[in-house]
Amino acid sequence: MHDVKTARWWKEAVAYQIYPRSFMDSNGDGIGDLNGITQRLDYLQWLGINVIWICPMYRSPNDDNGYDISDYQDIMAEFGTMADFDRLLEAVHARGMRLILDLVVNHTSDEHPWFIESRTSAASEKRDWYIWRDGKNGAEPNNWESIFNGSAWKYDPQRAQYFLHLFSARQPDLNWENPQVRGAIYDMMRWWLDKGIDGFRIDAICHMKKEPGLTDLPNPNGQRYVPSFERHLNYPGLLDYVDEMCEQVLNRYDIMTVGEMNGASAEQGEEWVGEQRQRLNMIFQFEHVLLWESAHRLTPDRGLDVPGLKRIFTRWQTLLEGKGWNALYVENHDIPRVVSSWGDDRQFARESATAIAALYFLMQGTPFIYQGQELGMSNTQFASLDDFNDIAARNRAVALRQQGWSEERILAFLSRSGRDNSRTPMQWDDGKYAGFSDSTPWLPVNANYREINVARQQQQPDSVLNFYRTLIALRSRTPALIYGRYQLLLDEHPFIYAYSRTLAEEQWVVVCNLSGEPQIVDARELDLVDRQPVLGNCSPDGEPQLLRPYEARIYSR
Ligand code: TEU
Ligand code: CA
Repeated sequence: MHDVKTARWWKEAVAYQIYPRSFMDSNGDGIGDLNGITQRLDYLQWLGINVIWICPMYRSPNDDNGYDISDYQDIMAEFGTMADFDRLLEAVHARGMRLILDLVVNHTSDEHPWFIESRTSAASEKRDWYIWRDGKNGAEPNNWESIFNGSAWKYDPQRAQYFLHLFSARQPDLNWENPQVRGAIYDMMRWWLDKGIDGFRIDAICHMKKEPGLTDLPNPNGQRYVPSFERHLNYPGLLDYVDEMCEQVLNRYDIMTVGEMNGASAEQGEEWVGEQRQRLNMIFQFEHVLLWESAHRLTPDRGLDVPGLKRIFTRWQTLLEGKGWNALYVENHDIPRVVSSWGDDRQFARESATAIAALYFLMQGTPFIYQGQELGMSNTQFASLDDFNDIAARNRAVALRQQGWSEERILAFLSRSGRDNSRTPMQWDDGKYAGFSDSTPWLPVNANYREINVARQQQQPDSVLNFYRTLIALRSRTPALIYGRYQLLLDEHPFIYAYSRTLAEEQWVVVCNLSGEPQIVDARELDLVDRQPVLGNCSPDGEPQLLRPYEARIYSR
């Protein structure tokens, strides 16, 4: 059982993810920066945050907004200087909070000196630092498709060979088979940890091991390139790299680690985060995100698959009980805003944002909040395909056009699924540019910023923001909500997600209606007759047996 005996600071923490480009601009160039984050730490402290994860702030030509790093030990010029970083770290620590960084080591930028040297010739000292191959019959070495569309290979005239890039052509994959590469990365990691950072979120860790033969995929439909996940997603042997990284670096520090781990099932969760094994503290699993994606990719109007969510979350909760720790999240910078995907951002924006909050936040694990999620920020408006900034969206548009999709259909698809939705500037107040900047932001502010912003929601007792703040405070002071055992209740209900958390004699019950219709709940079955919720997202005069649309209640019993 998880209990106070296996207590760790990172289990008790609430984490907040910052996308620095869109959080706060301190110098009026329309781009968020490190000093902007420092200016807003009081807000995060007021909210009750303990750990801040910042997306990449390293030197980068920004082909993928910082996920293409050209110097791991320097700061992106637009974001500030290393002195600004040091001040930020100190200010975070001075408030009793911690700071974790994004570790992007599946690939670098093509402007990284390692790649520049590697590409010079097949005789270069760093020739094997990336994955180089000769072409085959005048074409790419194999038929793998990049995650960002097109071939996963690019021909380099200087080296007269192809290099592998699972993401954009400006993000060449490092060759993890090479011990020199691994050693250089471990040195860099130690350098940051010795500076005093408190851990890493490890980007795209699931893709680091490639099938050694780099063989073609079956191609029954005669596609030009074939999605290649089965050749590099959680590929056998990946954990050997993780073990070495833990042994050489991570296990030597009291830090928090969370791997971005698409492709792990709940059955495999223990291999990654089992406490006996001392690998990572947590992983961001993808199953709940992919559930929505697969259902909505082709049929946008399908409702939320509540039974599917119950199945996925409950498996992770029960299979890791007493064995390992979950990372809880419903948003990040790669997925659309949850109130627009799982919820209803029109009629029930406040109710659905808070119901989803209650649903995921009080499970067993460390909750992560993505900037703006705590306001119920929603997807944004795109008038044309030119409005997309994200490399993934722009490449996808090209690929879909080649498949014969109309512009309108592509626009509808990307408006619903595109990553720019979650990257619009943080909405601080109702001033010009939402208080994010005094000049035109790099990505337009969502038109709804006058209604949805921090300043306004701080004044409204029943705002999404105040609901999150209350949830955070409740979890932080309640060991049963941190360590307690999870159990699914009302298993068969198609729209109500209910669960309990139990620690010794103490028990909590979370009941959420995840639909826009009222739902009947059997209070006897839940043993809630005559009990008053400790917290709810609707007025307290409701019927005990009837949950209003997206009503969420939290009871102690
Ligand atoms: O995302 C990588 C990521 O989401 C993959 O691991 C996933 O398997 C794939 O997208 C499935 O569709 C990270 C960052 O979060 C993202 O912003 C970057 O663009 C990407 O890595 C490249 O660094
Ligand atoms: Ca700036």
